[in-house]
Amino acid sequence: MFGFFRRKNQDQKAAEAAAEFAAAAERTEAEQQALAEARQAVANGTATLVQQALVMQADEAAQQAAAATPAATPATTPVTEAAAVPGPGTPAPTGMSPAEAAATASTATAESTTAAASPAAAISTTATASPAPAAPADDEAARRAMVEQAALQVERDLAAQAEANRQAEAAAHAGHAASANEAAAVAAREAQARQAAAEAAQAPAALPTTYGDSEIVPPTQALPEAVRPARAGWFERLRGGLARTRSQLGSILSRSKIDESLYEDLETALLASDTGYGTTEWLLGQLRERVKRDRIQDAATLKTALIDILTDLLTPLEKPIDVDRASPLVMMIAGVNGAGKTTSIGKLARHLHQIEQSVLLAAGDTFRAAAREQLARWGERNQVHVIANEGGDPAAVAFDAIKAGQARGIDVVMVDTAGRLPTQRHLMDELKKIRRVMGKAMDDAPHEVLLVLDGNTGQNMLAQVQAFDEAVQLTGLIVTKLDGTAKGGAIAALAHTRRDNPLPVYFIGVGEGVEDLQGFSAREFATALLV
Ligand SMILES: Nc1nc2c(ncn2[C@@H]2O[C@H](COP(=O)(O)OP(=O)(O)O)[C@@H](O)[C@H]2O)c(=O)[nH]1
Ligand SMILES: [Mg+2]
Repeated sequence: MFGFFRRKNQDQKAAEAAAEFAAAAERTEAEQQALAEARQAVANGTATLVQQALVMQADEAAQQAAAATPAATPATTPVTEAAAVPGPGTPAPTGMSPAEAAATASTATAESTTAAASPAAAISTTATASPAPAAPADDEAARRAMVEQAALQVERDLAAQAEANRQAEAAAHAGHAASANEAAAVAAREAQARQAAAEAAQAPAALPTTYGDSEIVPPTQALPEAVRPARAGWFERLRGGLARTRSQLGSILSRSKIDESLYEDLETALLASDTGYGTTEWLLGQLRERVKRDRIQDAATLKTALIDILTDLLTPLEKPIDVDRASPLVMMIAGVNGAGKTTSIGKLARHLHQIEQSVLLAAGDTFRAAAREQLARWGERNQVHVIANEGGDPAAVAFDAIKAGQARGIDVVMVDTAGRLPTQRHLMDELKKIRRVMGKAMDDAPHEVLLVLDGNTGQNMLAQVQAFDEAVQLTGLIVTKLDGTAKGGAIAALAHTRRDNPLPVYFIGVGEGVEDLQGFSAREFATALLV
């Protein structure tokens, strides 16, 4: 089960998802029976998704052949939602808005020094420094050097992280003084919300459009049927998105012979895909055991075994969001600048609309006025209410959003937040405050605290998860931009490093279109990564 689910029709949805999955595989098998049968024999009766992927390989080959002929029609442009739904611009991925820059001015020097020495910087340097193409099989010394370098880097990263944690703890002690003011502010907003609710009760036909000093922008148009997100064709898109990560792994696993050099090349390719040293060694250990236990002799069966191992590793991350467990269900969305928070919120709103859930979006990115307006415009056109606040206090908007959601009987409230780096301590404190204040608007809120991660971040995802989890106790992740990344292996590292305490990957994104964000399925992902 993945994506959102409603308790009322849980079984039905599960059956539908399973049927869709099976139908996709069967359809391909029927179309390409001869090819599938041939492959099936080689693969010794593998899972249907593998067959499906193999057929796709054949299709791709056929397409390439067709494109090479002069009569071939130009490749069709993939239809994305980008034109229909203008994204909130393209902010610099890790840059700061002028407001953020101003806010950080006092600590800028200290911060940037920390940032430069932070695990973030250290790890991304490793990532770019690691040789992308697989080293030649016989280049044993180079391979060992790379492994050693990676191990050293891991050690350095851990030390840097420990130091960052120590500093964060010291800073946390200084934060308590503000809580009295905060309590007074919350009490005042409570009173305003009660008044708004009372007014609403007296005149139910005309619900207030202001809560506290936040204002609701109602939608002006119905959501067109055609742009609702569908899962159809998702596996192909996912597989297409992961092509760069797969390019090396796939070719190694297509060899005919299982020998030491295959394991070595696999190790190099896994490290290059940002699977991380520990996770890579663990995966290879599991694979060697499986080969021994099942007496695997051919690479095709080896590939199936690795898919199974990876699927088992990733399965704890596969979990749906139960939207019926609270009313409204309150979701807070955090992450660094440009990770894809706002666009993902927009896409999730459409998913929720599809399962008949009313949605209220809170424009909590109050740093950028443009972000608020973009979300409001987006909501207007997409049958979603947006609540914004001119005053610019994100905790206030979040509070008002929950109160408005309760008064209006909204099913899901999603709170957007401004992008921030884990090293920007005052911004992390602000995030903690938003979370705390939400809990004062409604018991147990926020029910979901999601971190949005850019798939290109690779191993640095681990440091981001740790920092945001410590600050706001994450309940799950959304990994975007897996299209075009060579670092898709980092998701395996996420699963492996937190296998005692897994953090679900609720959704993954492989493009800017609304249908390009879908619930995470372990087997789909493992298959798309390797076949
Ligand atoms: N290729 C690709 N682009 C994405 C994906 N998700 C978001 N984006 C783009 O990333 C950019 C930043 O997204 P935005 O939602 O503004 O990030 P935010 O700062 O975290 O709110 C926008 O141009 C989005 O269209 C994805 O899965 N794939
Ligand atoms: Mg945003």
